[in-house]
Amino acid sequence: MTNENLYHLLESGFPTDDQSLVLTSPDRPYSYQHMQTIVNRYCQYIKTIGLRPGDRLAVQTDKSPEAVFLYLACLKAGVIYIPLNIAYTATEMAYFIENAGPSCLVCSPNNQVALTPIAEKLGVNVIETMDAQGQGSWATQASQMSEASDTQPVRSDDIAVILYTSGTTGRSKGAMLSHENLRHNAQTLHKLWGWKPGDVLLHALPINHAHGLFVAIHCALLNGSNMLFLPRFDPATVIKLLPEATVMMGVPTFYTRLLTQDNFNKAVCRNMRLFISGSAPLLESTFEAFEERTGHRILERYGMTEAGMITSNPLEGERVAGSVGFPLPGTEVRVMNDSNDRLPDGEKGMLQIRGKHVFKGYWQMPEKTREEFTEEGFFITGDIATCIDGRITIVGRGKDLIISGGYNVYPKEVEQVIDAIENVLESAVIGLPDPDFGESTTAIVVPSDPSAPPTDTVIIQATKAALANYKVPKQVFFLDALPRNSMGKVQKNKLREQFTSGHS
Ligand code: MCA
Ligand code: AMP
Repeated sequence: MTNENLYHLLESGFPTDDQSLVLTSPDRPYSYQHMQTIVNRYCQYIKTIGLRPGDRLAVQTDKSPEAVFLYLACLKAGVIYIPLNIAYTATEMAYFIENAGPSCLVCSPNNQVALTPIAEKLGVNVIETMDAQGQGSWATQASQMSEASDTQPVRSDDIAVILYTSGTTGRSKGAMLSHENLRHNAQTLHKLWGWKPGDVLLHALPINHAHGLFVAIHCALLNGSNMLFLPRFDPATVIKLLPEATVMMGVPTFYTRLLTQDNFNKAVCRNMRLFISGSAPLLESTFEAFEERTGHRILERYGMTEAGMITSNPLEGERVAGSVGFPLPGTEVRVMNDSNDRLPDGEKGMLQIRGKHVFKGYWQMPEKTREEFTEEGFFITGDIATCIDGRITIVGRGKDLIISGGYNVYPKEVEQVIDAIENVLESAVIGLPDPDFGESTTAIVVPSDPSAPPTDTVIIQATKAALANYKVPKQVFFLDALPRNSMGKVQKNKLREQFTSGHS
């Protein structure tokens, strides 16, 4: 059997000179040889603690090179990797651990005390730590291991990663991505975006989501490139490092924040060949201001957790502001009406997709999986799009979703927390236009006793205690009642209009 392990493919891109750099973090550089040694040790440790192919290892750590090596070691061992955002609270973590059933949890030492009893109660056998410098009990244990480790043979359909994505019902779903799903997208993007010898990636994205973990890192590794690896996006550091880079990927907030810096200019971008944007809509005004300032036309692409990348503006050819470009090679797309009939060019409808990069379903949610695929095997994205001469434009969302700084916030999840607060009758959470985050999460709250409404501090504190910080509403407004249609459904568009124009 040929080895379909994604690690096997990534390794084929590693440079022959194994002293070449793979990751340059602010603390230290790592060569390909050094990375492989660490990956092998981690892989051996995964085996030593008894994890077998198909077992699950959950990780909630700060971004570090070692966290990337842990991902690669899981691939190599055939163990399913589950990255979890460092911002998740203990309450959110309890859900993920219960749902995913990992055998091992690697967490930040800062969260160890809170997470250990939860994880133990939920049957996690091994709990290790990894700090923001990649140190901790995991690295200490693994340093005792052998420097050699075989890559586990897997079948193409075997699951490599489970990525959690929130749901409109308020319950997160684990999207199962196979080795083939990831391989297909990685090879396609590497070719499509013209990666070439000498490319250097500036990596400032988080690594617990598809954008920073797969799109960015897979392309760089397949190319045998170096990554200038930052713990987080900081405009001053990015501007300092950009002259050494050729490719950067970011969410639109990266680009709007760079444009606020006076020293961000053509000279800083002199060696850059490609700026890529995604995860949220890039405003036409940002696209234009960026071109004016740097001479670069940002390449916007569109994707989602369940499928990786789906469409992209071309490398050569016209990059159109406001459009997400053409389906990737190997991706079928269609725009459909409510009766599941294909719409003519230019008409708005639900975007459906099919291809080898589309996920294998939601972990332990077969019904939810069935609901989101058509009989012909197309995945229903939830995004409203138009298609004109093959070019796709995302014009809206069929799902109640806010995208803030590239992170998805599902209003239902926030509403459930607010509705449980004393003296709250009900709430509606909406996204309002925001120059920095694109959309800013806003809570509209109806008190049960209007004479003694909860304060906005109470609302903010309660959501902060239960949810990751990026889901916490930036503003709270109070109303006596929510606008509803004749079916009783809350009219969020009316709320958006009312509070956007400031008539609260
Ligand atoms: C941080 N905060 C946020 C966000 N990030 N609030 C709303 N939305 C956010 N995205 C909170 C902080 O916790 C803090 O709260 C306050 O807002 C201000 O934080 P700030 O310092 O401005 O934030 P930051 O640390 O600079 O982060 C902003 C960021 C970051 C750089 C835009 O959110 C980021 O890296 N986003 C990228 C997300 C991403 O990679 N998405 C890809 C998903 P407090 O003051 O209370 O502590 S994958 C995907 O979507 C698909 C596959 C695709 O197509 O790519
Ligand atoms: P997630 O599931 O967190 O990966 O978020 C995926 C969602 O982000 C998609 O369904 C889209 O709604 C949105 N998205 C990603 N890229 C773009 C883009 N370039 N333009 C508009 N929306 C985007």
